[in-house]
Formats: sequence, C-alpha cells, structure tokens
Amino acid sequence: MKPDLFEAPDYYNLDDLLNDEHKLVRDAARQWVKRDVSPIIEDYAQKAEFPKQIIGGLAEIGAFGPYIPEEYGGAGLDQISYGLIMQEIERGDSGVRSTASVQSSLVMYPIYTYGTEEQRKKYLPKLASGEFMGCFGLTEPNHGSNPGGMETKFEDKGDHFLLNGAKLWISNSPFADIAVVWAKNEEGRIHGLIVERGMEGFTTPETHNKWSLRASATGELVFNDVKVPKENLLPNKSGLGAPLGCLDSARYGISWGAIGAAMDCYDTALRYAKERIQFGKPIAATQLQQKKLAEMITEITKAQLLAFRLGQLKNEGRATTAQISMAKRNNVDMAINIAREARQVLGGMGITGEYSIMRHMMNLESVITYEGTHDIHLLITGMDITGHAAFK
Ligand code: TGC
Ligand code: FAD
Repeated sequence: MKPDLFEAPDYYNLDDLLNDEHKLVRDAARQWVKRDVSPIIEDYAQKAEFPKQIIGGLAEIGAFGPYIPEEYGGAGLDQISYGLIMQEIERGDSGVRSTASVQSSLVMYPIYTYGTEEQRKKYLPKLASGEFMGCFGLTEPNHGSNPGGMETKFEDKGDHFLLNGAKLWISNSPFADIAVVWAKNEEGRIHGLIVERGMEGFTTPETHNKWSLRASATGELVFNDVKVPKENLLPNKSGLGAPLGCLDSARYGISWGAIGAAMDCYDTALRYAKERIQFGKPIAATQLQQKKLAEMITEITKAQLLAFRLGQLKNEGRATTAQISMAKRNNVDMAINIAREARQVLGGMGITGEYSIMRHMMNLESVITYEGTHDIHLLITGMDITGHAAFK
C-alpha cells in the first residue's frame, strides 16, 4: 500500500471552532492512525482479520469510552472530541471505527447509563483499557430493522435467568469477552443482560465471506439454556427505548466517522489527479475531474458543519434521535458517493489495494446498512416532520 500522505481538508476553517483539547485529541488520533493503522490495514482487510494488536493503541487515544467519566476509566471528553476520534479512526478504516463504536457506545454506554454501581466498577475500567472487549446483541435472524419483534428471551428461574435465542451480524462477537444482549422477559418486556464468554451454552460463531468491513470480526451470539446470574441484568432502563438510546450515541459517532472515510477518499483522489498525466496534462486540469473533486469538497464541508452543530447540541443534551438520524444518513450517503466518484478518478488503480478507496467504498456498504439502514433513517425523519410512523 502507498505511504499515508493524508492531509485533512478544512475548506471552511472549522479548526477555528475547535478548542485546544479537541485539536489535541484529534491530532493524537490522526498520528496514531498514520503510524499504527495505515501501514497494516490493507493486509488485514485482504486476510479478513481484525488486527488485535491495535487494541492497546485504541485505548491509549481514548477511543474506548471517550465521554465516559475518568473515574470509570473513560477519557472524560466532550461529544465533539468523541466525534473527532471517530472521524480519525474511520479515516483509517470503518471496521476499526466499528470496534471502537461498539465498545464505547454499545457496551460501555449501556453499562454506565443503565447499570448498577457494581457493574460500572466491574466492567468499565477493563473495557476502557481494552483488557475486556465487548459486543452488542440486538439484531436477530428474523428481526433487523424491527428489533422490537425480537425472539430472544429469558426466564426467571429463582436464583438465575435462563437465556435462549440467537443474534446475528454482531460486530466483535468472535473475540468479545462480554456481550450486552437484549432479550424479552416472560411479560415480553425488553431488558439488557451482560453475558460473559465461558458461560455454558453461549457460543459466538464467526460470519465469513464478507466483501465489506473485512478488518472487523462479525459473528453470531447463540444462547442455548445459558444461566445468567441475576446481578448481570441492567436494571435502570427497560423497553425498546433502552437499546435505541445506545444507538443514538453510536449513530452520532458514525456521522463523524463517515466524514473521515470521505476525507481520505477525497485527499487520495485530489493527489492522484494532480499527478496523473493523460493527453499531456494532469487529469486535475480537466473539467470533468474538477467537477468530481469540487463536488466532493462541497459535500464534505456540508457534512462537517452538520456534525459539528450536532456535536454542540449533543454537548448541551439537546440532540434529538431524529437529528442524529439525519446526520447519520446524510453523512454516510455523502461518504459512499464520494468513495464511488474518487475510485473513478483513479481509473484502474482505484480498484487495487495500493490505495484505500475501494476498501472504504466496500466498508461503507455496511455502514449505510448497520445502525439503522438508509431507508429507516429517512423514515425516522419522515415520522418526525409529519407525525406519522410509516414503518408499520
Ligand atoms: P417505537 O415504537 O418508535 O419506539 C419504541 C420505544 O422506544 C422509544 N424510542 C427511543 N428511546 C430512546 N432513544 C431512541 N432513539 C428512541 N427511539 C424510540 C420510543 O419512544 C418508544 O418508547 P415507549 O416508552 O413508548 O415504548 O419503535 P418501533 O418498533 O416502531 O421501531 C422504530 C425504529 C424502526 C425507528 C427502530 O426500531 C429502529 O431504529 N430500527 C433500526 C434498528 C437498528 O438501528 N439496529 C442497529 C443494531 S446495532 C448495530 O447495527 C451495530 S453496528 C456496529 C457499529 O456501530 O459499528
Ligand atoms: P432488513 O431489516 O431485513 O432490511 C432489508 C431492507 O428492507 C433494507 O433495505 C431496509 O431498509 C428495508 N426495510 C426494512 N423495513 C422497512 C420498512 N418498514 N419500510 C421500508 N423499507 C424497509 N447488529 C447488532 O445488533 N449489533 C452489531 O454489532 C451489528 N453489527 C453489524 C455489522 C455488520 C457488518 C452488518 C452488516 C450489520 C450489523 N448489525 C449489527 C446488524 C444491522 O444493524 C442490521 O443489518 C440492520 O439493522 C438492518 O437489518 P437487516 O440486515 O435484517 O435488514
């Protein structure tokens, strides 16, 4: 793979809006990605393997629980710093950002927000340091966009719960130490349970042959009469709103992350267009390639403004689910379109692993599907502005 020469586009001087801490955190993540991710990621994506050796580095840059208070091992940062870390990691690879998103927003967030003090103390510091890795089980074979229909269930057996069912498409499942699992009790009410690797009847088969997110491990969670200790129930919120609350936080991070992937594709295409000579001049001097590049930087700039404003609202506790949906949908769509255009700027070279663009493009096919599909986010906006839910 080519050396990582990335230079971040900042067409509207957004750096002026960042404080010193934001810039420090962002620059540390950027340097780490250049040093520890870019040189190895193509190889791991080709092998379809998650590079476990980067777990310590992710912890060091604060990617595990950026906004979780320091007393629980988190970085105690604000939401804009969280977004910037996700942006920088996804600039390297969406699969690596997935690992960080799941650990932070789908495992640490529910334990911090819905868990007991004992659960916080037991799990959060280890998750923040990367000693424990976690995964989040919501999606099932028969229930993806409609998680409320889930069939995974648990029964109260007096001194423990008995868990049965299966989850599909679970990021990090093949190597996770713990899983935050959403299941229905005898009354059909959804609760979160912490399931630990090694519990009898709990298996995590890996999903193979993905063309997308190849450097991220994806698998199933299978529960066959798993005895879960009662103290592993997350007691402070139940109902579908509990997992959906976690998704708000992860989707927010993705709205920043997608900008990173788009910036990398744009930067690569711009550099290539300036260097590639056809018909005696750089292809960057042709109107058609300028149209592609000019539209890319325009869309990236709009997405940056959207994410920054959403970050301000999130810091104030005012960001709504619908606002987050709009940003996730818009920014991922923006990134996938830029990846497709950027790939064309590179001609045949664009399909090789010498450059990151094709990998980003394939990764973004997952990003536009998980954490709520492109369609579902449009319907969330539609519901918000009309008052009518068109899902059912
Ligand atoms: P609905 O009737 O609208 O809502 C049920 C209850 O939940 C409440 N609620 C929320 N609460 C907190 N935060 C939110 N964002 C909430 N959204 C809704 C709602 O008020 C209601 O509460 P109550 O008290 O009235 O019961 O639910 P619905 O069944 O109609 O479904 C709505 C829909 C389709 C929008 C929702 O289910 C949805 O978002 N579906 C998409 C599923 C999804 O995003 N799955 C993601 C799985 S995890 C993943 O993909 C990880 S990828 C790895 C990575 O991140 O990198
Ligand atoms: P479906 O819900 O079956 O949707 C199929 C199509 O129908 C889509 O185009 C959808 O937009 C459309 N559709 C569905 N309902 C409607 C409707 N009402 N109106 C119009 N169109 C509709 N889940 C987890 O719980 N944890 C994870 O860690 C996780 N990681 C993932 C990693 C990867 C690589 C992938 C690909 C997925 C992951 N997921 C995870 C699952 C992901 O969240 C789901 O794939 C996603 O929510 C969509 O569900 P589905 O695949 O079952 O598609």
